Amino acid sequence: MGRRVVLGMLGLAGFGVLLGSRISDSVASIAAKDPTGLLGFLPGGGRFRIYCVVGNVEPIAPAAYQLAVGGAVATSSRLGFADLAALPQSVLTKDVQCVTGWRVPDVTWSGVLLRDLLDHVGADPNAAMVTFGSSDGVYTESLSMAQARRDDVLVALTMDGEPVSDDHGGPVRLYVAAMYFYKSLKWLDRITVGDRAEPGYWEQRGYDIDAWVGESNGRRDDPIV
Ligand SMILES: Nc1nc2c(c(=O)[nH]1)N[C@H]1C(S)=C(S)[C@@H](COP(=O)(O)O)O[C@H]1N2
Ligand SMILES: [Mo]
Repeated sequence: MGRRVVLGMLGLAGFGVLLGSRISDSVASIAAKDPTGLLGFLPGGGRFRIYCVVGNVEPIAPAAYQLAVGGAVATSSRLGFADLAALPQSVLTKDVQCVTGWRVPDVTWSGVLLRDLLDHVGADPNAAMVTFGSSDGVYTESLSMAQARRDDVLVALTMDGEPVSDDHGGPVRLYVAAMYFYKSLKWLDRITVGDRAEPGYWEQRGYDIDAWVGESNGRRDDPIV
């Protein structure tokens, strides 16, 4: 992937922020200082950068959270936060790598392995694709079934020992460890099993669908192990 595409990501992220400025003055005033779509750092000198392609996402309380799971599954269902918390929880401690270059070492995530969730709802293992939607109304992602069933793909409920915060896409986000962080969709509210998938939000804008860290997007980062 060329430099032009990278600049496209930055420019479009900025465009999203500009749209958001009509929605949220506080976010816009932070974003106005940085046209790259970087909305801010965690309070207390956190190491993450916060990205959002729309200006404002309404926070969702865990008690109000719902994940719709449908498509090629035994029964379409809506899972609440408590339903997810009642499933077996897995823990991963791995790096996060953004395609724009920053990396956060040793982030601890916990939640439900996507594979366990797919089994829980009786997903057809012969379906080709799993697609994801966000309550921001715009962002989408997908994984092949083989990718989705890896043991390092998590429907995450916690990050570094705390509930996933609103900014980080809580109460529930994806964490796709081995891929650039744009695959880790925030504010997860929909999982659909099927045979086809549209390219995700950034993939429609030139980024790789198979976003392996160090082996895609023309980058040479160390893989996430
Ligand atoms: N819904 C949604 N998910 C998203 C994004 C987004 O803008 N909206 N940005 C992606 C990108 S490019 C990155 S680097 C990470 C950033 O996650 P963070 O804001 O928790 O650091 O979220 C990914 N998932
Ligand atoms: Mo990113």
